[in-house]
Parts: sequence; C-alpha cells; structure tokens
Amino acid sequence: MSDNTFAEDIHQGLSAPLKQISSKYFYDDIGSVIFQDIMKMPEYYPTACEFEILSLQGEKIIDKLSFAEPFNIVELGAGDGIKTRQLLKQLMEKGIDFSYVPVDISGKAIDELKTNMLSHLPSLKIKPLIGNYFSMIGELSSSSTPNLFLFLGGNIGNYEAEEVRALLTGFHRNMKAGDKLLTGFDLQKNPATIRLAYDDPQGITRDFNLNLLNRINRELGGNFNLNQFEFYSFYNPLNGEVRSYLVSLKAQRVSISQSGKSYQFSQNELIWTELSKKYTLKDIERTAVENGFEVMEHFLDCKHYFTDSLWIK
Ligand code: AVI
Repeated sequence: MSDNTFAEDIHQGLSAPLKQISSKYFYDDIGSVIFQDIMKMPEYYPTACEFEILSLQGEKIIDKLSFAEPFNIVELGAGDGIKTRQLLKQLMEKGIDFSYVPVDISGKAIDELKTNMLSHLPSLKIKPLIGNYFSMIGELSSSSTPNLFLFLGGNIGNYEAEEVRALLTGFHRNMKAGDKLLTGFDLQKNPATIRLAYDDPQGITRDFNLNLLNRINRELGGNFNLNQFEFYSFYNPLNGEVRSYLVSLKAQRVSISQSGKSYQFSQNELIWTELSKKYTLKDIERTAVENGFEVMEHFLDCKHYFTDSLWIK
C-alpha cells in the first residue's frame, strides 16, 4: 500500500538539512510485529511497568474517578489492549456499568482489538469509534456520560514539546469539564537502564528502525541497501531525551522510483527516526497545568520507572 502523505513526508524528511523519517511510520504490518517483540524484551521495561500499574492499582484508579454510572472508558489509540484489559477486567468483576470505547484512525486495528478483547471479556460493552482523536473526543463529550480518556504506553514521549502542547490543548478543548485523562509517562531513571531499553543487545530495536528503509523500498520503490545503514541511539540524561538515528555507513545515493527522486548521503550522515522523551514528576505537573488540566494522582509502578498520571479538566 502506498499513500501520498507517506511519499511526501519521506521526500520532505530526506530533503531536510538533518534528514528525518517520522516515528509514526514505524508501524506498518512488519513494524507492528517487531514492536510486539520489543514489548516482550526484558530490557524494554515500560510495558511491564504499566501492566503492573493497571493490574495492581486498577481499583484505586477507578475509585479516584468518582463517576456516576454508566461511564465510558475511551482509549485513544487501539494498541493490543493487553494492559487496558487488566483495568477493564477489574471493573467488570466489581459489576461496574461502563462501556469501553477504543478510538483509532485504522479500522483494521480497531477490528483486531475488538475481536481480541471480546475473546477474553465476552460480556464487555465495547463501542469502537474510527476517526481522529479530537473529533471523537468532541463527539463523546457532547453527551452527559462521564468519560475517562486513556492515552497509555508512554506514547506522549514520542512527541516534541510543541506537538505535546497541540495534542493536549486539543484533548482539553474537546473534553467536557469533569472528564478525566489518564496518560502514561516514562520517568527519568538510571540512564543505563534507559539506554539499554532503546539499544538492546539482540538488535530488535535496530531492526525496528531499519524497517523504515525497508518500508520505503517496498511501498515507494526505494533502493536503500540495508547493509549500508546502521542504527544509533543516544540517551541524554540532562534533558531526558532518547533520540534514535540511522547512520549512512558510506557516501551513497538512494533513489525512489515512485517519485523519480534521489537523495545523497555522506558517510556517517544521520537520519533522525525517533524521540522518546523521559519525564520527571515535576515536568508532568507543569505539562498538565500549562495545558489547562489539574493533576489528581500519579500511579507509579513499584520501581518508580513509569507513571499513569490522572488529570481532570
Ligand atoms: C510507542 N513508543 C512509546 C515506544 C517508545 O518507547 O518510545 C516506541 C519504541 N521505540 C523504540 N522502542 C520502543
């Protein structure tokens, strides 16, 4: 499958002074499978930490909502649902009346999530919505049913500061007063732990990054030689940023047949692929307030590596 936005973004990114490919392009069918493998790696701690939070503190989170029933649990981004399922299971066991509303732009991701959720929780009330986050939040907020919006997995870490602002002000603008937002943030910690999570010894994260070049080859007729690029990832504990790159191992020209364009790489030139920002609790509190929210509580895992932070509009 090819689409114009992908072709245009790749052209823009490879023409920029610091070449870049957006991390949103990691998740084609192959990249999504590699990401599943990343989430199973012992080095990639965020998944297990958030799983622990939602499994062990689900009841505390729900008590804190103090919503009248029925209410909606609205998941922004379909994901694989394994972590969210822990939370939903606890609500169902307590006989709480709620609907689960996964929102995603991809109908396929939503269908897979729905099938998967119902296979584990057959009596779950599930009302999937296909569309963009802001308009779906706006639609849900026009009814009086209370909403808990979930933005899990630490996805917010993949956004630059201005993008975080645009995202959170967009959420805020479309939410109604009293609705809540639970966001997963990866926390700053021993830098060696973070470095290893993004540069694992098995090279799974490397393959995840190289798949971007493969995707360009497959979908746009690129001729990237994957042996001529290597992966480099760097965590800066002074600003909490992991930045990941592909490095051109030699001077080379790469062509894309679909557009007829080509791009020159010098030896050791970088293609920036991803930001994975790590937060402090103070950063999170500042971010909430700057975007109009009030922090209700941080729910941390036992190692204090990760938090699901509950905010109210
Ligand atoms: C999806 N996102 C939160 C992941 C992260 O940790 O930034 C993507 C990822 N990139 C490399 N490993 C995992």
